[in-house]
Amino acid sequence: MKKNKASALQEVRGVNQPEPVSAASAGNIVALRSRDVPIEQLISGILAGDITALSRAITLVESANPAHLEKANQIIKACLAHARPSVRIGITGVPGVGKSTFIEAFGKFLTASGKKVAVLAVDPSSSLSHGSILGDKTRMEELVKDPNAYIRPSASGETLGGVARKTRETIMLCEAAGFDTIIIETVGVGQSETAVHAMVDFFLLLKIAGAGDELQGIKRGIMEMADVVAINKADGDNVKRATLAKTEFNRALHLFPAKKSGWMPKVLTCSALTHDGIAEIWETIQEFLSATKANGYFEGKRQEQNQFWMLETVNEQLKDRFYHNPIIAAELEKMKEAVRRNELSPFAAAQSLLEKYFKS
Ligand SMILES: Nc1nc2c(ncn2[C@@H]2O[C@H](COP(=O)(O)OP(=O)(O)OP(=O)(O)O)[C@@H](O)[C@H]2O)c(=O)[nH]1
Ligand SMILES: [Mg+2]
Repeated sequence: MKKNKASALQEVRGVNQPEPVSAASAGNIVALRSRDVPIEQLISGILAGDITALSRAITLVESANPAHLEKANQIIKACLAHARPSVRIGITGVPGVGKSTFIEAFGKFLTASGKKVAVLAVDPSSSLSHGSILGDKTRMEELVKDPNAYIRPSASGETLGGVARKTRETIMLCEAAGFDTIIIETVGVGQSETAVHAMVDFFLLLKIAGAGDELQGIKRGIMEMADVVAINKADGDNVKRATLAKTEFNRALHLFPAKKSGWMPKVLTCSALTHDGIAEIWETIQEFLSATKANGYFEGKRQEQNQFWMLETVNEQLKDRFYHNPIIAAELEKMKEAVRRNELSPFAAAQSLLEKYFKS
């Protein structure tokens, strides 16, 4: 049988297809992704605002490998020398209040006015859910595509302290890369808002109206941290209830002791859906910043936060080294058993473990 050369089933030798990506840029990407990018290259990349270099450095910060930690420390040190002015905003609220939708609207508003926005998250559940922001990227569709925005899913970690340290270092890197507005999101259900409060200049609590008694279910501590309470979903039929809730919150906030910042917390309403009230929230943040920069609180708080994070890092790393020490790991199980059987007092057992650790 005669071969049909034109058959679609036969491979016809033709011209080679050009590579979809140029060899030079592919090489660059591979070099940046590889483990051994020279630190100097990462630093200069970050300072030039290169997102790939920034992401690479954040991956080093998040790594559990001590060699990466060492590299990360060198990068952060170099970046600190180039610190630029920024504002760090913490946003919290219970699940479903509209944080992701709000950050999308607020972030777009900021980039439209020339800001460079980085969105990070402290999410204690992230090791299970792989970071809520990742799933959230669908709610931040526009912001994800925005060249002036950078969205990084939360670091995962065994402890909140570990996650918080990584987020704090990520803030530094983002600022060195030219991001002037840093938004840190957290779910308002655990300890994480305290950690976030300790790394931001301004704290925004999102609430919704009409979920029963307006003041129920809010931990007093979170209310006290808030510089602004924004009642979200103030749209459609909900506007009236939101306005009512605003009055109630205002009354409640006045009962709290005055803040060290000298700032009287404000209650506003907004809609992340229609964007009503978003501009007012930014104006209020500006007022807060002028007031706290004028009275020295802004700078003083950042200095205090630096000291706090130094001590937190020491605590975190001591604990980490202790529990990862192979001698301790073996001994710990024995001691737990001995304490359980009442053969040793908890304090004697702890003492013995610590002595073994410091001798090891
Ligand atoms: N009507 C109205 N709906 C909104 C508004 N903001 C958010 N929503 C809706 O509320 C739901 C929850 O919004 P999210 O932005 O996912 O809330 P979240 O706080 O990020 O939730 P978690 O990620 O689970 O903590 C979604 O269906 C949104 O469309 C708003 O301003 N008005
Ligand atoms: Mg969300």
